[in-house]
Amino acid sequence: MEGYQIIHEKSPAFYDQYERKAELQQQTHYCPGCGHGVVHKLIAEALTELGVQDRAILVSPVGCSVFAYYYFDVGNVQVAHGRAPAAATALKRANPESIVMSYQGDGDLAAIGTAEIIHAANRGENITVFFVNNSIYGMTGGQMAPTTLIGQKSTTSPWGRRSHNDGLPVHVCELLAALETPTYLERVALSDMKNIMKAKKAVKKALEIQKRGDGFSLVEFLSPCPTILKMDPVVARKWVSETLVKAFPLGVYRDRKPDLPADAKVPHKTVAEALGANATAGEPTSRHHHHTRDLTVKIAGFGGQGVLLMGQLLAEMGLREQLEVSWLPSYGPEMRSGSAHCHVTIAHDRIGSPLISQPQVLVAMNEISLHKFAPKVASGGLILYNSTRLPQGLAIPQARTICVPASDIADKLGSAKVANVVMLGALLEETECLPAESAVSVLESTVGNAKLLELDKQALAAGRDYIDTQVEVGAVAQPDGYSY
Ligand SMILES: Cc1ncc(C[n+]2csc(CCOP(=O)(O)OP(=O)(O)O)c2C)c(N)n1
Ligand code: SF4
Repeated sequence: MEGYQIIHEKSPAFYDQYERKAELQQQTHYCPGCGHGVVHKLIAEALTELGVQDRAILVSPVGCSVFAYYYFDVGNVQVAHGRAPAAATALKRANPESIVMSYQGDGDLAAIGTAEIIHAANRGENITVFFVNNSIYGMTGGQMAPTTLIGQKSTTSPWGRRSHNDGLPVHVCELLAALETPTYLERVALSDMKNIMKAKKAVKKALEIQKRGDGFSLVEFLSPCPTILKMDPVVARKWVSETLVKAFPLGVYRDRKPDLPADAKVPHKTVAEALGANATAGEPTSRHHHHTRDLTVKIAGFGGQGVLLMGQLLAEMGLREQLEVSWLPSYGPEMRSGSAHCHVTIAHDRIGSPLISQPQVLVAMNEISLHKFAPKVASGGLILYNSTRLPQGLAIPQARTICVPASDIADKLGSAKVANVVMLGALLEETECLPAESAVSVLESTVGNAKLLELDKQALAAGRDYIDTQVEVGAVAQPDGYSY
């Protein structure tokens, strides 16, 4: 056809292959006629046109679009139901140069995540929210959403939504427009090509606003969900243009930069500066780097053994050395005597994720933790085990294991509670990841009680001493897993 160019190309902002399931590598998981795929395409095109793909981060929600991360070749994070604007806030504040997008359905944004969206908008966060309003909970099979129309049937409103029982539909753009702080709010419809083109402009504009640093932007898409509405895709689109649009008028609800007080701007500080952990903030940051080493550590044991605290102390030491650190705790609802573990990363470069799947070092404070986590230790890694010997028959061929009887040592010092600090001393001595003086100074500033501080210092020294003087005598495990 003359004058037309037919493009059968995917946007470069999409992966070439979707690695979700072998048989689905060329297609998305969305139902035929679903609006999510259209919104994905508009976002991908806008990212490419604005040249921001390399610094874009997409926060996927819980809902049918939970798998958005399989498609977009950008930074991806998937969060708990409704929490995307809160996660996006953190991502943007920690990485101000990034372009952060929160992608959410109406159940996710307007029901379980009502607080998050309102407060992110009210703070005027410099993020972009893509809000897909299909009037129903899609993923879970069609329960009533806050956006379900009066009279509309759903699995939880089989007689149709009734205002006396369920309230009126929530209008998100209008609600957020009552706030001073949002910069841009627009509602568009995926009902026909003309409106999809308008939607495309809105997507690009919202991202441009964020790129300029001009504040909070949100685009609401009225979107067809043929499967749950039990409609043919063409009929579902018609329903959007004839019914949904009447209940949710299209248009721009806000388009101006808010006039905010000077203190409304988020100050940009490093984590160490913000925590006041760095006395020399702003000065060259290589004070101790020659003494430090990157390390990923998993510390595990019973709640009450000071497992989480040990991780915090280690992370704090890294901070004082001007390193990047992360500490990620994990514990059950009952901490004391339940299991607890944490992940600590100390690095010279920025840390991608605080989650550590294959730690270089495992500190196992009890036998259960050793059995559970030892197989996951990286090849060539190290295990410090709180005992005099390994359990009979346990083989950990890929890692070196050192048994450090930290609880016994702590008992002899006068308190079983400092076994974690004994282990910390052993870890620091064996790995040489951080200088000794930073460990002592962290203890001095975190332990208020003078007697306990003295005990902690002794415990730290005892852990170091054990590695220096005792280990060769009989506590190192051989690759066959047996200590001798
Ligand atoms: C905390 C929590 N509550 C409830 C659920 C169940 N759940 C999963 S998806 C969903 C609804 C999603 O609907 P919507 O946000 O409208 O997105 P859609 O699937 O329509 O795109 C619900 C309630 C969950 N996964 N987590
Ligand atoms: S159930 Fe609805 S929203 Fe979910 S993928 Fe299918 S059409 Fe899309």
